Amino acid sequence: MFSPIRLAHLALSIVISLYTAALSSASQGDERPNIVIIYGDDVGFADVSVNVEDGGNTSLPRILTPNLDKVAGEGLNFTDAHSSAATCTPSRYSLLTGVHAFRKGVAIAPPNAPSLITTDMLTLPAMLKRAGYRTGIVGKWHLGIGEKGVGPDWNGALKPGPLELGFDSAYILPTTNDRVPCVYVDGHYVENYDPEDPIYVGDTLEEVQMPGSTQYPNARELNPKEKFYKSVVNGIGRIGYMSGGKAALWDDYTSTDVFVGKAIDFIEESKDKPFFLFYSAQDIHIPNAPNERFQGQTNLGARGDAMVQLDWAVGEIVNSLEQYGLRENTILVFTSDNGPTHHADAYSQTEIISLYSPHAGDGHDASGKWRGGKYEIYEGATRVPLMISWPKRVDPATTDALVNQIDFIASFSRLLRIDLAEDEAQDSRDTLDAFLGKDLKGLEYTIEEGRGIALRFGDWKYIPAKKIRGQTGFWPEEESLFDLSKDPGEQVNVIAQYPELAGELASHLEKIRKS
Ligand code: NG6
Ligand code: CA
Repeated sequence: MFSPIRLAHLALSIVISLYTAALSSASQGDERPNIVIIYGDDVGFADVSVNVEDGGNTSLPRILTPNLDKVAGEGLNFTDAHSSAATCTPSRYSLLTGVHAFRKGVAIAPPNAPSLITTDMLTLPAMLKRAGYRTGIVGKWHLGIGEKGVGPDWNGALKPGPLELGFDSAYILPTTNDRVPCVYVDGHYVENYDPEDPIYVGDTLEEVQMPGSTQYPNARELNPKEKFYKSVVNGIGRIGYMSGGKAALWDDYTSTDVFVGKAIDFIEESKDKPFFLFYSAQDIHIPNAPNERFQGQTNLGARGDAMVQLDWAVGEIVNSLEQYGLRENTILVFTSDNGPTHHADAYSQTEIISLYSPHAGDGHDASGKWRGGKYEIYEGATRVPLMISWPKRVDPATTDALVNQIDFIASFSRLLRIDLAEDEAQDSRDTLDAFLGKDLKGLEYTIEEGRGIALRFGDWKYIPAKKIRGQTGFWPEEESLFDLSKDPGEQVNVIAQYPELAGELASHLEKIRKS
């Protein structure tokens, strides 16, 4: 039997432990971290200066990114982190939904694409709303707007779009900065919309030659060589025809300033609540028209200067978090939607503008030691910079853990103890421990998606046979197996030495494809 004193002790310790538990759950409730994802556009692994391996040769041309380097130094810097795909729309689709884009045939969205994420799908912001977060997106969307079969109504309410897909607030560049319409959308409406000058967007000139509307010059007339850029807005060629909306046109040279201002407003308005900010930069996608205060900051042309501008934006967002005392308990993520382009996107060929400086041969390889970049199936396409800093919980380190952006949604769901239904975020796997630096190995395998899918399994990279017409260099001619531990540059196809392994990887990939 317990003595009365022991019993009293026991009772007291039960009371204390209940009290402590209550306190900790209350404090956990209050201490849900803010989440800020800063998403670069076409930023390569080595566009962030901390990731440049120069072997001590400091004379190489480089882009200095002090703010990003600081984020990396205060948190985790990943060397084997992947965007979910090699181009923008599929990557963003997977980041926001936890579903592989290839399953749904999601590809780069044209200007009049309808919403590619359907309103019945769970999204990262919708999930965070379940945990009481305020959610906002500022910047590039490029996931389509409007009903399927209808598309966006540029002269009316633009929905479904981000506000129907889990964001409480949205200030977006609806497609890409090299696509029409060149207008910002605030909530459901084009900002500075003038009903006297309606906006038309189409694939043919006839579709946009509307009486009374302001028409933009047709790039084909200006330059018969020009194949892709059909409207010239602010002197810059754009994909797609547009007319009207003159008062609503954005100014390329101030886009980053505008977005940073909106991001800071969002932080200010949300500071008393846990919040999720998706800052989706248009930098450093072509056409690269950085503000004049960044022009000439690098000797790598407009692309390098745009990266300095993006780094500045990161610094401004961090400052704002610090100003409101939020930095300690904010998970700050910086990453990119796909690697840098080494292929001639139209600006490198056009005479209309010369803003784009291709980086091949100028001494700066934006992919670092990884092969290839955007559109391709090689590592440089998806192996992008990833920095995660959460001063309160995460100790600084560099990690080689294999991780993929598609897994953010399941990982954050565990962090915040939000249950996901079976059919929600079906491809997203809980990789929280790797994202927080507790597991230095990460995933056993992950899909790499270009215009088709390949498999990373540990250090092995398996690429099935595939012919992509007219796009040599995007995909190997033969079925390939690379051993990245010995051959990080994917130069030596070792499939003949390891036929059984290749066979296993091929069937694993097929299983995932069909699952
Ligand atoms: C390509 C465009 C490129 C860019 C890309 C999308 C041509 C020749 N190239 O088709 O300029 O718009 O699509 O980039 O038209 S992404 O980062 O949004 O995926
Ligand atoms: Ca991109």
